[in-house]
Amino acid sequence: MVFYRSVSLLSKLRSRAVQQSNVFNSVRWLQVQTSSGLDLRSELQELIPEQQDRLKKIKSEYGKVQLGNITVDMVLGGMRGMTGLLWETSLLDPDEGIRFRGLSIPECQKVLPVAKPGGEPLPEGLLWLLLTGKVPSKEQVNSLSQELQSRATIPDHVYKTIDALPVTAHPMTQFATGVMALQVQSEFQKAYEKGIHKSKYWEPTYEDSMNLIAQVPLVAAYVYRRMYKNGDTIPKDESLDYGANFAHMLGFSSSEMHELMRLYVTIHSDHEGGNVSAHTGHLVASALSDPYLSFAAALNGLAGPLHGLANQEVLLWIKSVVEECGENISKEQLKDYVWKTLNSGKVVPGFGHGVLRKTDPRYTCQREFAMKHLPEDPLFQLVSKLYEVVPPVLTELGKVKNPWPNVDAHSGVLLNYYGLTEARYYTVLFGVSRALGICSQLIWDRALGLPLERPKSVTMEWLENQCKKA
Ligand code: CMX
Repeated sequence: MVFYRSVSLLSKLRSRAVQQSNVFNSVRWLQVQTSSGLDLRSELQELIPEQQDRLKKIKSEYGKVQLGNITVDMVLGGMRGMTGLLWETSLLDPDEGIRFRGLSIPECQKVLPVAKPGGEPLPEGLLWLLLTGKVPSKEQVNSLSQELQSRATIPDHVYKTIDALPVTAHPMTQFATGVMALQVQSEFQKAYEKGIHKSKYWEPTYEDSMNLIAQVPLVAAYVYRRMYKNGDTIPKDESLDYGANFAHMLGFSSSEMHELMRLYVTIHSDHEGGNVSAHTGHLVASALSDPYLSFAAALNGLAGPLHGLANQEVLLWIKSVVEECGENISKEQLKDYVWKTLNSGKVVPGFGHGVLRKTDPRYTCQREFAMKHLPEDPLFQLVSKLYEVVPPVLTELGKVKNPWPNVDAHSGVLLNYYGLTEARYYTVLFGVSRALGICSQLIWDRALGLPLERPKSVTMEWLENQCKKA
């Protein structure tokens, strides 16, 4: 059986107080016809014409409707708050955080299939949700797991290409290089060279995307084992789901680490379209670059310290706190350390956000995981202290729009607890997860025939002249 939530129910739900713990209970669920025989591709095949018509209707009926005014501040401020992208798979609200196809993280934790009762969602279920807007059954998720496993083999040259880099190269450099090396197998590129009709673009994009999603954990695990475990690689285990198999190939066999990886991959996958990695993937793909080229570009954006690299920076910063002041640092000492960081012209990693204005729900669910599984861990306790100490300091600074923690403030201590202690590697994990979100949207970009992205830029002189006239 497949269950889905209607659009009207979603908008009703959105208007309610989302933090309520019983929010999910108040939602009615609609049952649709059995689709146990349907695979993900067939589901998409059915959905695409309906969504194409929907987009055509929006264009023809509302094409001239204004969505806001562009100010000079927006142009100079990195396009903050400028509505300018279509991104179907998720939507970010400044206060309540991310919703994947309308579902918040706690809702996803309740409705997506799990590996064991009460466990974390399986990333394959989230992938299905991102692509179709529907919550899959356990059977559909199992068959998607198997499909991804069957696509998870990579050509030997990928390993050789990574091996050509110094083993000390940053893990993100090695990972992005491996993804670029995968590109030689692009179905989209081959089909384009053969002259595929534009109405069919989504089909090879789907194949590339599914292959890429299936294969990035192998590339990522290879980089990890090459860098930190003397190149002693671990073959995939076909009996495991996506998250657990990834943890297994990295070298982690505990069921809690498998659960953590399922949660990690699920929550890092997508964060609407304007963040650097998602936007980069979308922009590059708008030139009809294939999913490998687009995703590799996205990874290079993710590797920046203001974006995905912040997870590495957080753990390194926390470890520097411990080194200097010990694990039992008082709140006063911690406050001094935060000020010292700020006064030396650095940011406090893991805090602040370009859109969010409250605590990131991706932080909250990791905190809940920690409270359940590692409440006594000293680094978790330090992260909890930071939650109390940092926001007032950032507020006092007077310019920070969001003093609250983001996703990266928490992930490192969880990984560290289970033995994945190599902080420089953390952004690679984020990258593996991002493949799910970015590739899902790329499939829809091609299915909907979204155009080449080409915003207008202006010079300072143009701005001055324009403003003098205004
Ligand atoms: N520490 C110190 N200063 C901060 C800060 C922080 N955590 N967050 C914001 N600020 C500063 C900005 O650097 C900016 O200073 P200037 O005016 O001197 O340039 C000012 O406050 C205003 O910034 P903002 O409008 O609040 O935030 P932005 O949208 O410009 O930046 C972000 C957002 C995430 C880059 C910023 O909050 C930051 O640098 N945080 C630390 C790095 C981090 O955790 N990044 C990960 C974000 C999540 C992710 O993408 O993975």
